[in-house]
Amino acid sequence: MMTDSKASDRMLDRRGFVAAGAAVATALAAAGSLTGCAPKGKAEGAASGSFAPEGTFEGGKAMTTLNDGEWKFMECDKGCGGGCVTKALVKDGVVVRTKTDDTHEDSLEYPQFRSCLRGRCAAEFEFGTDRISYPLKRKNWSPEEPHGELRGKDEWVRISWDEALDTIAEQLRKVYTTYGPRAVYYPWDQWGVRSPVLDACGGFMVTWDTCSFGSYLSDLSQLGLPEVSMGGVGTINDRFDIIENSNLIVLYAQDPAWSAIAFAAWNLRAAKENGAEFICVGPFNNASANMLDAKWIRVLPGTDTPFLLAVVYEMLRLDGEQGDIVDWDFVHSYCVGFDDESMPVDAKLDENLMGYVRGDYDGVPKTPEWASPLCGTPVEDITYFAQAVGKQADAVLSHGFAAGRCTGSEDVPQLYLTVACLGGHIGKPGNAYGPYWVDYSACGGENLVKAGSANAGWDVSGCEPLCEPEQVFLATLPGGQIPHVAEENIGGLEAYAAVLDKKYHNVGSPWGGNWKPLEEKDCDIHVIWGERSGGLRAAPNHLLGIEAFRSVDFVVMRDYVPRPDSCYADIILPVRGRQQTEGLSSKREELVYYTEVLNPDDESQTDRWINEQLLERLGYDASKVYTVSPEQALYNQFSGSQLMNEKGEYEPLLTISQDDIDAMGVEGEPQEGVVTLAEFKEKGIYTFKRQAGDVFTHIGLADFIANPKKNPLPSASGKFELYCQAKADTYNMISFDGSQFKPYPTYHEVSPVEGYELRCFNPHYPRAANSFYTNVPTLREAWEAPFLMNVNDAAARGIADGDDVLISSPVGKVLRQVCVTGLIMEGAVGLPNSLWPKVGEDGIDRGGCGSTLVGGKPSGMGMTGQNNAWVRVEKWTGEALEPDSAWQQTIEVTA
Ligand SMILES: Nc1nc2c(c(=O)[nH]1)N[C@H]1C(S)=C(S)[C@@H](COP(=O)(O)OP(=O)(O)OC[C@H]3O[C@@H](n4cnc5c(=O)[nH]c(N)nc54)[C@H](O)[C@@H]3O)O[C@H]1N2
Ligand SMILES: Nc1nc2c(c(=O)[nH]1)N[C@H]1C(S)=C(S)[C@@H](COP(=O)(O)OP(=O)(O)OC[C@H]3O[C@@H](n4cnc5c(=O)[nH]c(N)nc54)[C@H](O)[C@@H]3O)O[C@H]1N2
Ligand SMILES: [Mo]
Repeated sequence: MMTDSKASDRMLDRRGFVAAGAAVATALAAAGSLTGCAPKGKAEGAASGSFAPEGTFEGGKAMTTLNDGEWKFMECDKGCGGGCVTKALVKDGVVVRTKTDDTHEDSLEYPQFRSCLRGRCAAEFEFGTDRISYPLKRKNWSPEEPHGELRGKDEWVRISWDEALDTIAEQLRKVYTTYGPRAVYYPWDQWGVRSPVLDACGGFMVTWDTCSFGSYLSDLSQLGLPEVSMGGVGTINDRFDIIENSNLIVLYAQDPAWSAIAFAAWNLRAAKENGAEFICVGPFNNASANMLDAKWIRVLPGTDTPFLLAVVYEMLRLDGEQGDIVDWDFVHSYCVGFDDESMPVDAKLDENLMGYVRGDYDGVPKTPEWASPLCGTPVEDITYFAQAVGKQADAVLSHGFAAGRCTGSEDVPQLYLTVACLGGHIGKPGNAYGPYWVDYSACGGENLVKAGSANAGWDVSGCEPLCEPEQVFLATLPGGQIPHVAEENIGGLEAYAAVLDKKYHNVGSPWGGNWKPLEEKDCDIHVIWGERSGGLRAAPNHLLGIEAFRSVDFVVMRDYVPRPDSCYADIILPVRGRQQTEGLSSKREELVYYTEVLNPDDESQTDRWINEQLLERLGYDASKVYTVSPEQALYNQFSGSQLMNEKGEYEPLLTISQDDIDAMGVEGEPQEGVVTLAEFKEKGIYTFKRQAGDVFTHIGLADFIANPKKNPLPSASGKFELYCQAKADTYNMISFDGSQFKPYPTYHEVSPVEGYELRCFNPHYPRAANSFYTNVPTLREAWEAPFLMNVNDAAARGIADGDDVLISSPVGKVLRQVCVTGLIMEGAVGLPNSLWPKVGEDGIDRGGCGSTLVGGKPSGMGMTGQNNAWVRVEKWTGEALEPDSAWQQTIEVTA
C-alpha cells in the first residue's frame, strides 16, 4: 500500500506531495560512531548536522545543481506493504535530496506510486548515526562466564570478523553436539526467513504467532475462502469496480489513511466522490473515517463477536418485518449451515447460527440489547448497521485484521463472512467481502505485473548434521524442498516462557495451516539466534522476553541498525541493509526496481557472505548450499518479470539482449518484452496503465457465483460454511484452555482482569512500519505517538490532555504522554504500534512498546491479544517523560 506522511496531508491535492519531504539529506554514520543498547540523549539527526541541508539549499532557494549527483532508487517495501517509489540524489557519498515517482503525469488510471515521509527517510533509517558498522561483542560475555544478567546493560567492544565468526561457529558446534537442535532458538522468525546455517547443523526451534492476521490465520479454506497467505486477493474486487459500482464501503477494523496511505486513500476518495457512503467499525473514529466522512459505529476492542451476532439477529428481524434485508437465494445457493434447511451433510450437531441467535439453544436471543453492554455499541447503531448492509446495497464489506488480533476473536472471520453472505455481497460488481486496503490498496485480483522469482534458495541436504537431526524443525527437507514453516513450533505467547520453563505446547504450525493436537513438549534452550529481528518489540510478554534473553548461554544477532533484540545480544554482526541491494518488488499494478544507494566504508557484509563463512567454519561446502550466484538471482528476477495481457495470460515484461546478459555475466537467453531492460532500469518503475471498465476489472469469486458446481470453493461442501465442522474440529484440537468451539460462530466471554478496566488496542501508526523506522530522528520529531484516551475516561481519572500517564497491564507498565480525545470511544484506549521498548531499572517502559502490556498465557486457540489487552491508566506524578525526539536507541562502543 502507499503511504505519505499524515492524515491531514491526504486531504491535500496529490500534487502537493511532490514537494513535501524533498530536502532530506543524510550523511553516513561517522566511522566509529556506533549505536546500541543505551538510549542516548538528544537524537542526532535533523538538528545535529547528519542531514546536510547545506549544499541542498542556498539562501532559501533550491540550488540549480539539482542533478549534480546521481539519482538512485531506494528500496521501501517495509512492513506497511506499500512498496512505493523513493529516489535519492547521491553526491559524494551523501544523500542530498529525495523525491518520489515523477516518471509520468499522475492520474487514477496511471498513478504515480508516491512514498510517504517514512520512505523519504529511508537513507536516514539505514545510514544514520545509529548504523552498526563493525562486529561487536558484549564486554563481559565469555563462553565460560556469559554474565547473561548484563545483557542490555553491558558495554560493547569492537572485534574482528574472524573473531566473531570463529566464536559463533564454536558455540554452535558445542551446543549442537551437547544438546541437539532443541537447544537453538530463533524466537521470531515470523516470515519464514529461516537459516541455512542452523538447518545444516541439524535444525532449530522457531515461533508461530497469530501476529498480524490474528484469527484470520486459521485455515480459512475450511470456510470456503482462499488461504490467508494469499491475503484474500482473490475474494476482493478491483479498485475500478469499487469506484464505479459500490454505494457502501465498510471499513471494518482498519485505518488505511494511517496504515496504507496514499494509493488506498486515493481510491477510496474516488469512490466517495462517485457517491459511495462509508461506515467505519471500531473503537477509534480514525483518520480514514474522518477523511471519508464515514458513519462511525463504535465497537470495543475484542468484542466484535457479540456485535456481529446482534447484527445477524437484527438482519433477520428487519427482514421479517420489512423484507429485502437477507438475500435468501444467496444463503441457500452459495452457503451451507445457516438454517435448518441448509445443513451440510457432515454436520454432527442439530444446531445452526439462526437457531443460536434466536436463543433456541441457550435461551438467550442475541439482540442488540444483549450485545450493547458487551461491545459498547449503542443499540440503534447495531440496527443501523444491519439495515445498511442489507441486500439492497451494493456493499463492499472490507476488513483489516485488527479485530482478529484479539483474544476471544476466534469466530470473527466466520461471523463477518456470514454478514456478507446474508446481504449477498460477494461475487458481483460493486459487492465484495475480504481483506482490502492495507496490503492491496484496493487492488483485488492477481498481479498485472510481477517480478520473476530469484530462484536462489539453499539446499542443505548434502550437509552432515552436527547431531541427530530432528526433522520436525527442519525448514529444508531432503531433496532441498523448503516448506513454509517447520512442523513443531513454540506459540508466540509461550515464546519466552518456554526458554525459562523449559517446556511449551506444540500445536504444529497453524500459520501454515498445519495444525497438530495440543501436546506438551520439553526444550532446553541455550542459544538465541536472530537476524534483523523485530521480536522483542513485536512478540508478546516483552518483560519476560528480557528475562529469557538474560537466561541463556549465548545470543547472536545480525543487523544494520540497533533493534530491541540486538541490544540483548552477546555478538552483533553488521549486515548490509536493504538500501545496499539491487532487486525488484511488485504490487498488482507496479513493478519497482531498487539499487544500492550508498556503500559506506564500514565492515558490513551480506547475509549470504555471513552464512557462507559460518558454513565453511562448521566444515560444510558453502558452494553446494548456495547454488545460484547473486548476479544470476538478479537476472532471474528480471527475465522472469511478467505482464498480464488482455487474455489474462502472462507475457515477458522486459526485452533483454545478449549484450545485457553478457554485461551481467550470467546465463540466459535473449528475450522480447514490452520495455527494454535499460529503459526499465532508468525509470525505476513499470506502471500498468488502467482504464475504468477494462478487462482487468476483477470481481472476486465471480466464477463461483456464476457456477458453484463447476467452480466449488475449497471447503468440504464447496460452499461458504456458516456451519463448518472442520473449523470446530480444528479449533478444538488445539484449545489451550479447554474452551470449545461450535461449528457455527458463538460468543466466548473475555472476562476483564480485576483492577484493569480499559481495553487497549494498538493502532498502526504513521511514524513507523512495524519494527522499521521507529528509531529515525526525523520521524521521532514528526510523530509523537501519544497514548489515546477518551475525554470522559480521562476526566474520571483526573487526567488532562498532554499529561504523562502510567499504563499498567497484568504483565507490564508503560509511561506515555496522553492525547485526550473524543475520537476514541469510552472504555477503549490506543497505544500506537511499533514503538520500541526502553525499560528502566524500575521496570517501567518509557519507550511505549505495546508488547510490554500484551501477554499472559495462551487461551482459546492461542490468540495474541494485541488489540484487547486489559489495562488501567493513572496520572504519572514522577519525573516527566522525555519525549521520543530527545533520545535514540544506540550502541556505544567503549573499545
Ligand atoms: N504489541 C503489538 N505487537 C504487534 C503488533 C501490534 O499491533 N501490537 N502488530 C503485529 C503485526 S500486525 C505484525 S505484522 C508484526 C510485525 O512484526 P515485526 O517482527 O516487527 O515485523 P517487521 O517489522 O516486518 O520485520 C521484522 C524484522 O525482519 C527484518 N527483515 C526484513 N527483511 C529481512 C530479510 O530478508 N532477512 C532477514 N534476516 N531479516 C529481514 C527487519 O529488519 C525487521 O527487523 O508485529 C506484531 N506485533
Ligand atoms: N504506518 C504504518 N502502516 C502500517 C503498519 C505500521 O506499523 N505503520 N503496519 C502494517 C501492518 S503489518 C498491518 S497488519 C496493517 C494494520 O493496519 P490496519 O489494518 O489499518 O489495523 P490497525 O491500525 O491495527 O487498526 C485499524 C483500526 O481498527 C480498529 N480496531 C482496533 N481493534 C479493533 C477491534 O477489536 N475491533 C474492531 N472492530 N476494530 C478494531 C481501530 O479503530 C483502528 O483504527 O498496517 C500496515 N501498515
Ligand atoms: Mo501486520
